[in-house]
Amino acid sequence: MSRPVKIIGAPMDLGADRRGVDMGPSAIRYAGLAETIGALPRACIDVGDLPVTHPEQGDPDASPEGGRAKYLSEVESVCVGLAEEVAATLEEDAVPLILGGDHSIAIGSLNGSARTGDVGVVWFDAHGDFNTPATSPSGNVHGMPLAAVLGEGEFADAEWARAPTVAPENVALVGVRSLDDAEREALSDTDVTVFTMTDIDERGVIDVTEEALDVAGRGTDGVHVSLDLDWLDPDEAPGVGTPVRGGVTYREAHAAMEVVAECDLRSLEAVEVNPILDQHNRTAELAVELVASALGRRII
Ligand code: B3U
Ligand code: MN
Ligand code: MN
Repeated sequence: MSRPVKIIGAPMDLGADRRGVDMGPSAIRYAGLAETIGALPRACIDVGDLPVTHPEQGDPDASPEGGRAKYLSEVESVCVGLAEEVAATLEEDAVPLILGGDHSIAIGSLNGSARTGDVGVVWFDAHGDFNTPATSPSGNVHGMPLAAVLGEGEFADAEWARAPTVAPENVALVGVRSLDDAEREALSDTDVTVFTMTDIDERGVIDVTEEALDVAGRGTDGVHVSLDLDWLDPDEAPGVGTPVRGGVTYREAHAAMEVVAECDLRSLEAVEVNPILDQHNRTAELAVELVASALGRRII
């Protein structure tokens, strides 16, 4: 049987403007996550949720010098705890499956995953998540996690955020269709590979995903897959905080996850599900289905 899966909930909404993503882990569990994984068949353990500060208890204005990153110290505490849990899970030879929460939790997931090896990253997202406190137009940390992990700008000296065993040459963004100007420039100055929706239109999602996994897998000890549900078109995934038209379809998303199932998958996360904005838990159900495909579910 394949490696067991350990579900770790990170119900944090401090990195996003709109409340509600903190309920993402509950909604995804309610949609039958553990049962679906258990039927693959794969052993599945749910360790519950990490403790998270509520916005009312934190300080949105305590930003680093020269920029804005709301609740950054609270995001740090959650990510430090998450990194511990992810690293411990890998030591047990299980696959960490992290449930967001907003995408800033990826700083913790990746720091845990990259603690004991070189890790490649495939980041399925409408956005680049490559802002820094200095470039961010919103000050929301969920627009910064990839830059944080790669030590960009103010994150260069942030030991909790920067993951030195993640090399930009092994990072691929897939499905991007919304970048801020400074973010676009910063991305073009790095060795991160960016596949936009145009690439998917021209080459097809399978080809693009295969190349992204190749980028992430080359010379690394495994791949972390970060799935932001806003990667899909909002018609499919209405329950996300920052929807952007023109995303992948239901079928394209499954096809991509079936390609993911063939890779050396080290850790996986599904983020940005916002049940308040959702329609009958549709986006959470979609998250469960896509995770199942990524973990090897097939029709026959
Ligand atoms: N780039 C914008 C919007 C955004 C990024 N990630 C999400 N939204 N989910 C920002 O605020 O950095
Ligand atoms: Mn994102
Ligand atoms: Mn996004």
